[in-house]
Amino acid sequence: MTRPDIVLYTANTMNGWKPLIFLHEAQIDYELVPIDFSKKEQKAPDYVRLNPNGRIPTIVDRGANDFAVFESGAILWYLAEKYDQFLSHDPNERSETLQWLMFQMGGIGPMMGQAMFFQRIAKPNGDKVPYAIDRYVNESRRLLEVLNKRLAGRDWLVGDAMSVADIATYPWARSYFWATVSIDGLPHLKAWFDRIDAMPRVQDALQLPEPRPSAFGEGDTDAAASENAARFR
Ligand SMILES: N[C@@H](CCC(=O)N[C@@H](CS)C(=O)NCC(=O)O)C(=O)O
Repeated sequence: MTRPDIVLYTANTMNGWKPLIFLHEAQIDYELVPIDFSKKEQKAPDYVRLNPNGRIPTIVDRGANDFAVFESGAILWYLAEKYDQFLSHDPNERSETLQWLMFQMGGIGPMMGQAMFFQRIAKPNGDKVPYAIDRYVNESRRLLEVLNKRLAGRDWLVGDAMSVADIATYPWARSYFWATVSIDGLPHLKAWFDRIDAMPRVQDALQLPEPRPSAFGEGDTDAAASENAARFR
């Protein structure tokens, strides 16, 4: 049996799911190395040599002299170029894909991440900061409105096929309930969620490295919230 080129170090988080979604949807063989935050494996010296930021995800490409890539957006771009998938050949569409990928990496991810942090980690651990919660929830809602407008009359963020921009954005935007950001009145965004929710290989990827469905769907928020607070205490 040949060893797969790509070794993926990841965990079941919004950023961690992005390369999993790519690899599963493209049906590419890879080796999965789960990173356990409770053991601080993401801060271990051997790992930080691959990812100077000490966070997940990271890939190593054995097919390219063990070249390491960190930052989830850069990982998606690397995989897109290596496997010629989820990235148009048209120069303008490539630029648009990069624009929406940047919009996710610089906007949706950080803002929704902070909305989640202040409600799901800080608050249950005794640090309630309403100003920060309002600021990040409102900014997240504004960014979801931008996505909704973009998706009016189109199925995908760029062109007429799923791209790495959709792959990067979906795990974050789809976790709106975990950030308590309303998607009322955003029908195009909702239709895009439905489209990707219906893709079985994407949904398989969201069960790895271990299932953590609480960020998706509208399950028992209180139970999921206290479990999560304990995890990050
Ligand atoms: N901009 C980075 C962010 C990575 C990141 O924040 N990863 C989180 C999980 S979503 C992490 O590793 N957290 C563990 C820690 O901060 O120690 C990327 O997109 O790859």
